[in-house]
Parts: sequence; C-alpha cells; structure tokens
Amino acid sequence: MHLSALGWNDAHAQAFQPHSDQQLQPARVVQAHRQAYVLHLGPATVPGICTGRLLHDTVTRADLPVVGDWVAARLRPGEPRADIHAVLPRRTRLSRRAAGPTDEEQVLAANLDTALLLTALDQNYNLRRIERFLTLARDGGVQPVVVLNKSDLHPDPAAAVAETAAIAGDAPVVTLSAAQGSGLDQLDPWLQPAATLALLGSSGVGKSTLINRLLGTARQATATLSDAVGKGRHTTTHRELFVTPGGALVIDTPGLRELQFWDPPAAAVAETFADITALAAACRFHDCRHGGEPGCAVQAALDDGTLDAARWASFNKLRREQAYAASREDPRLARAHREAWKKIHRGVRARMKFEAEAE
Ligand SMILES: Nc1nc2c(ncn2[C@@H]2O[C@H](COP(=O)(O)OP(=O)(O)OP(=O)(O)O)[C@@H](O)[C@H]2O)c(=O)[nH]1
Ligand SMILES: [Mg+2]
Ligand SMILES: [Zn+2]
Repeated sequence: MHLSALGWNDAHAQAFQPHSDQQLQPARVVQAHRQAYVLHLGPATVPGICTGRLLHDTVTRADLPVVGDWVAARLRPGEPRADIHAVLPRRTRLSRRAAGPTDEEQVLAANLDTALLLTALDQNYNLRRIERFLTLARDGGVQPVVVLNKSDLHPDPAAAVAETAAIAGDAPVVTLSAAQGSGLDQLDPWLQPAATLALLGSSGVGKSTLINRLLGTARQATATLSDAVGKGRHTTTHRELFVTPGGALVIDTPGLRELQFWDPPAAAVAETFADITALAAACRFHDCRHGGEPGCAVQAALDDGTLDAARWASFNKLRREQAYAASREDPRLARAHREAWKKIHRGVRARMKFEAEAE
C-alpha cells in the first residue's frame, strides 16, 4: 500500500519534516494495545513500541500514540520491529475523560474524518446518549454520522430516524441492519478511499458486526450483549484500523461504558444544542438564568412544548460537567469557559439581528 492510501497527506508530510533526516519513516498506528502497537509502514505492518526517551519526554498519557496516529518510526536493523520516536500532531481526535478514578484525558482515536456513532434500536436507543456522542465528535473536529443499527428489531425505524434527526442538527442520521446487511449503502458517502472512520458506541450495539460487513469477512469476533457481560468484559478489547475492499480506513473500538468529557467543549455543546442557544439569546435579559425571569424565551418554549424538558435537562447536565471540568483545571480556564459562552451568545444575537433585518 502507498502511504497516501493510508491517509498520508501534505499536512502530515510537513509535520514530519523535523524527523526526516535521521532514518525515521512515517507510519500509521493501526493497532493500539496497552504498551504495544502495530504500525503500517505502507509496504508492510510491523510491531512497534515507544522508545524510552519518548516515554520519558511525554508529559501526559494523551500524548502517547493511539490508533490512527501518524508517528516517526525507526526499523530495527535486521528485525521486523520498529521503535516509535515521535507522535505527529493530530489533525482531529476523539477524546474523553478516562474511565475510573484517575483524572486524565484519554484519546480514543486520532486523525479521523468521520465518526459513525452507533446506537442499537433496542434498549440502547437513547437520544440523550446520542447528544453526548455528537458533542464528543464535534469537539474533536470530526464529522459525526448517527447510525441507528438493528433496524430489524424496531417496528418503525423511519420514525426513530425522524426523532433522532430532530436532535442531531446537521449530522446525517441513517438506519440499517448490520446483521442482515440491509441499508449499508447509505454509508457510501463517507466510505471513500483513504478516508478514516471510527465506529463508536456502547458495547453490543453492533460495531464489530458492521465492521465485518464493511470488510466482507468475519475479521472481528462479535457476541451478544449477555455473553459479553457474562464474561465480564466487552467483546472487542483493543482499537484497530482496518482497510475495506473499497480503500476506506475503518476503526473498531471497544464499547464505551462511560462518556465523560475531558475539555469543556463549549462550542460543540452550543452546536449540538443550537436550538437552546438561540432561545437563550432571545431572553429579555442578557444574563437570564432561565429560572423564572420575565421575558425568558427558554421558559416560554418549555411552557408551550417547543422545547422538550428532557432535552433542556440534558443540556444543563452537559453544561454542569463543563463547568466542573473547567474549574478542576484552573480558574483561568473556568473564566475562558464563561468567555466562550459569552462569545457564542453574542454571535447568535448578531445572527438573529441579521436575519431579522433581512426579513
Ligand atoms: N438483530 C440484530 N442484531 C445485531 C445487529 N447487529 C449486530 N447484532 C448483534 O448484536 C450483538 C453484538 O454485536 P457486536 O458487533 O459484537 O457488538 P459491538 O458493538 O462490537 O460490542 P463490543 O465489542 O462489546 O463493544 C451480536 O450478537 C450481533 O449479532 C443487527 O443489525 N440486528
Ligand atoms: Mg466489538
Ligand atoms: Zn431565559
């Protein structure tokens, strides 16, 4: 394979410049395990590990290689193994607050064009969860596509699509059945050669089943949710990038149990909740807290049912998490967070004024 078929482009080549003089070559991380990686060099894949120096110089775990990363690697003489000397800057990324007690960022995958946000049309189907996934993708600069899988289990999948589209903003929403292989062609617009896609969603929604469909072979093990939970772990346990017969690069990931945000994604939340942001900008008072003030557009929309109470609650929950994340970091960030929201509100007001004048 040519590096360009793996997503290598001029921007990456530029970022590689500082490394190009010392027998280092670019490689893409196609598998990430705890310490060990598999690197794609173009002609071949080799196992790789970070050099001691890279580990030593790395300040946070989020700066270590993840699947989808481009790295500067050096092949060991006479050995089919490579050492990773540096991680190139990430074009886009999906990251969250790591699960568990430690307070750190976990990057799930890097340099993605599209995130296929999978939900199954069974008990897993939950608009509030979809909002969180949308926010995560937008925050990382990745185009989200909502995939409602297991359409065969739902009496009216088209109604679910309509309901989801109403909260998804400009993100496309499709429904399909990975198990039955129906509706897959709807993903064609994003399955372009050398485009990188990651599949994200809870355990058991059918990520690996869909990957197998896209690859045309049963590469990934799949299991029913009860089997997976019975084993006490998810079926897929590491992140891996595969090349489809059409040349798209798709990443399978283990199911995400928790989805907490790492940085406060004010702009991404505003985008996911554009309807609420617009309402808030229409309140009589600039600093309206939407708690019973006169002329509150949010309260009016809640009263007449234009704004769903569950969606309003979901928005507030995300904002509280943002505020928490910001204050945990440092007071400067908390202030930056408030500034970001002020700017968003100013922008919406300006746009509303502009549109009103145009009428
Ligand atoms: N009815 C139905 N079942 C499906 C569909 N897609 C997947 N499944 C089933 O759902 C179960 C879980 O599928 P997986 O592909 O293993 O799920 P996963 O998202 O990869 O799960 P993790 O690897 O644990 O994160 C399997 O039993 C699949 O056969 C579908 O479209 N319809
Ligand atoms: Mg899986
Ligand atoms: Zn208000």
